[in-house]
Amino acid sequence: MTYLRPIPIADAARPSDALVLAGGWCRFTHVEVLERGRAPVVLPAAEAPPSLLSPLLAPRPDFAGLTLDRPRLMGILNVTPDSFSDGGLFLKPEAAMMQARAMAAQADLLDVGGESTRPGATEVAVAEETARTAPVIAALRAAGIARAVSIDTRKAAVARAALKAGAGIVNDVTALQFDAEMAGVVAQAGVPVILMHSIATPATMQDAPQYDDVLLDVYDALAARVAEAEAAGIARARIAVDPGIGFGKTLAHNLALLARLSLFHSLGLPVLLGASRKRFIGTLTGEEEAARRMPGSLAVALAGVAQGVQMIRVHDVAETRAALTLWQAVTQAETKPA
Ligand code: HH2
Repeated sequence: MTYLRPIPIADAARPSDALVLAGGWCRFTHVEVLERGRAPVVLPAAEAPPSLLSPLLAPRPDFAGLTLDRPRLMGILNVTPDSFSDGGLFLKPEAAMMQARAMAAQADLLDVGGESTRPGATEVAVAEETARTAPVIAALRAAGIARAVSIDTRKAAVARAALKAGAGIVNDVTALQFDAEMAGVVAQAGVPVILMHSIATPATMQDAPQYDDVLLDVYDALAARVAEAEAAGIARARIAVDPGIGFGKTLAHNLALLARLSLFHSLGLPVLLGASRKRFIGTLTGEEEAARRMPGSLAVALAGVAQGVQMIRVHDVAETRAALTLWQAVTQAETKPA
């Protein structure tokens, strides 16, 4: 099998006939052709097979009412006692609402989660996870905070309650694999879904994960999950994909995925990146404390946006928004002399 990765150009002096990636802000003139067991080959995009090129060119439809012609920020609201970077901070409803209000000013959507999926985490009972998330979502909607709210869960019953409370997107870190009923809940509700790649469960996922070729293995696994979702009645126009940074991946795996993230546009779907404050950032910077990994998180977020990733999931919303604003200003500035 042949895989096509667009090579994004972020320079204002790019050739005028450069192609537009997925209707977004990135342009490309060349692609990298990837095949298992072979060294990558760089080709002019015009020489690539049209059937492989067309998913890269098709503009993405709106996702949960958001146009994807500019990068979108998803603010993380963990209503948990034990999330890896902010556990316990927003467990009380008043604290959760304050944090939501603070993020909503700069975020395009909010992701509410009631179960930590950090490496080594144990499962939370459905009743407890629902009690943490549904009332917060209802309060967010009642107060008119956030344009779009996603529920970050692997469990159908938790998703059902969240959707009833006013969530409009399901974000499943197991890509509908943990709970056999999840696909049906999403299909029936007709809501958008984020399919994230992971292997095993949080309890065991970091026990020596192995791949033949992490980039192509994750790509194939996501393609298979998308096909399953469609077979279950979920419209392709309502699916986004996420390579699942840190979920069953070593440092080398994470870096291999981040270096060639633009490959995932070949699936023809919006791509989401969640790298905020994760362990690999601490490993590379020497910052043990997750809450102090914001600078590294900003760098990874911008690297993702430079590869055309449409949605970025972050803890530090205001800081990421500021970084994005500046990145856009300097990469999309007019080249005409003043
Ligand atoms: N990462 C986490 C949780 N949900 N969802 C998507 N789509 N992508 C991600 O990368 C992702 C996710 C883990 O981060 P966090 O929610 O901050 O921590 P915890 O699981 O400990 O609550």
